[in-house]
Amino acid sequence: MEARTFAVPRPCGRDGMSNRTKPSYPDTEIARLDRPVPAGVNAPAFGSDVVADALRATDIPYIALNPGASYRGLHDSLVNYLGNEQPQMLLCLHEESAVAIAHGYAKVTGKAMAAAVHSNVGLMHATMAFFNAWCDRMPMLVLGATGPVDAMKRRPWIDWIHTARDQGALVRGYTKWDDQPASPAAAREAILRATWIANTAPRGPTYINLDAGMQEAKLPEPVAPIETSRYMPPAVGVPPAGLLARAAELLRKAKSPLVLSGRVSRSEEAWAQRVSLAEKLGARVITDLKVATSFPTDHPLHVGAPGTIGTSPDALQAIQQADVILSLDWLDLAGAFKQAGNISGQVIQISVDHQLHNGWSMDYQALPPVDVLLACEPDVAVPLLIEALGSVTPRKPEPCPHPLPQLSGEKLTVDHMADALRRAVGSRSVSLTHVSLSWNGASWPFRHPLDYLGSDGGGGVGGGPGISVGAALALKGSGRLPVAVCGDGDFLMGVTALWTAAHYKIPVLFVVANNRSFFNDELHQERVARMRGRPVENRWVGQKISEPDIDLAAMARAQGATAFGPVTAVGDLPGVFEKAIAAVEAGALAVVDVRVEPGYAPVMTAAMTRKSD
Ligand SMILES: Cc1ncc(C[n+]2csc(CCOP(=O)(O)OP(=O)(O)O)c2C)c(N)n1
Ligand SMILES: [Mg+2]
Repeated sequence: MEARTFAVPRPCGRDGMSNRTKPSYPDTEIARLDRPVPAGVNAPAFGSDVVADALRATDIPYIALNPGASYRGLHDSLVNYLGNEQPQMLLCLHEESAVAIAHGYAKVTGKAMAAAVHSNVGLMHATMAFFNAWCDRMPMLVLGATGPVDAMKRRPWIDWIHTARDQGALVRGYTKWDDQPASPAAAREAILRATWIANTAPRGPTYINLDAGMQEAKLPEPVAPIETSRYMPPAVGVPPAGLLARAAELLRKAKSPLVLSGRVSRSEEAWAQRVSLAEKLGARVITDLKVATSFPTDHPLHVGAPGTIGTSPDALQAIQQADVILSLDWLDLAGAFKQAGNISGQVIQISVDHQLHNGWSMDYQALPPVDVLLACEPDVAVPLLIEALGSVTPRKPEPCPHPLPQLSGEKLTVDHMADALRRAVGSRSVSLTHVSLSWNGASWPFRHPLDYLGSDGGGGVGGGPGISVGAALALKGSGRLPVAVCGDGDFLMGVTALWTAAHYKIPVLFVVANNRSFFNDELHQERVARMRGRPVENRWVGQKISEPDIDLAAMARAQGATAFGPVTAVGDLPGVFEKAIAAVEAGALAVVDVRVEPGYAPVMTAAMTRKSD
């Protein structure tokens, strides 16, 4: 990163920017929006100006926010001191979508974007999105604020209700680090530290609570400049040679090695290295829909189709039969072993995730048995393993089949929807930014690290729309078509994220797998009814979203989207998808409401409805 200094007087506003400070936007169309009149401010004069300067120094291009008086000082600095450039504000209608947008952006870039939320109430709205990002190990920098910490400076009533002691406690259990700096210089340091910590593996959200009094106070004197890049040194761990050699030895001798390919980066190079490693070993590979794609899912070594809940019988068998299991930071290794039953293989784990585990959240999952731990990121270890392996005679396992789902009957199912969508996108490069719980992993092969960006992380329904808008923001101009497949429940909970995409001209196609139900929980009620010998026919009560049916297309149109549907016939899908894709390619946000029959992929249904575990 280019070294930047602080407190250097410089002209502000688009025209007055010197080349050195001119922001380089990833997207010029967005940069033209929401331009303030030049304020002529060219030197930091208030606490929040120093905060704004620090934000710019992080190279974070956008700050998704919902406004509030607790950070009106910072808001002014972003608009009138920085000229609403680097970071540029992205207004959101709900704090949950502001944070979800930052989450989605990180899923593509691997880097933190910023979000800002107002005092305790805005933070309360944002909490689930923090949790989703935390569980998904995605970096982001969230700025919050509190009414003046100095009670003498509080306005009556509102500043008192919006001031809480230890506001960060609301999110501390699922945030990597938080702070409440007491001076502008401390705030600058906190921003650099928070960005550094968020972007360092294991990644996660960080939160800084800015005292309104500190933001609004005049600077008594300039804050001395610092060279910011020296405060955010890249932290990359490398495994010790001895452990690497042991892991390589185990893999070399293995008769039926298996790679559980989990949380890795979006790097094309690292993707190719994983394929090389698997091919060199002749190892079978399993992936999962809970996290972004990490291996070509129709490769002859890839076992079955990726799933979310419930692993395919073929994958379970591969785990049972493996004599050496290489986990590339697999999410829930112990859970996979528990599902498979008898595990006899030796286990190599490549992960730094243990560094993040805390006493509040159990998202670290059960403790897996591990024979060799390489405590680094899989991207770092894989090329080292390839090197340490030297030449090996690869095993030649039978190629794994990857059949597409069988389509049957007249009724429009999720598989019909996916099939028509896949045909409609044809040879375009598509990024699935999200998939519904009803999505069948067999219906869509992934062949590039950006083909599928993973799930919401924390199982927080409502994350899909915001995450997808954030991912689409990061993909804008990349030539890839962002496609978000959301359940109707997920879409409805997060629907106001769409306005941000419409306003900032972020093209993305939303396809709603609308089964008019919180169907996941119908299956839970069915399971309970079976366990208790009660009527399964009642599973829909308190779950169905109908009478009235909600006009999802109208909700999208009302926010500026081009919308289609409800589509109720299989034969109408190709034409509608063609039009919707054309709209997105012309720069629009498009939404297609597809009325699907309730139902999940067979593996998932079996896992959810069996009588007991
Ligand atoms: C915030 C939140 N509320 C409730 C749940 C419980 N829950 C899990 S899945 C689900 C249904 C989601 O509905 P939809 O997105 O339409 O997907 P479907 O199961 O119908 O395919 C619910 C309510 C949750 N995980 N998160
Ligand atoms: Mg539903």
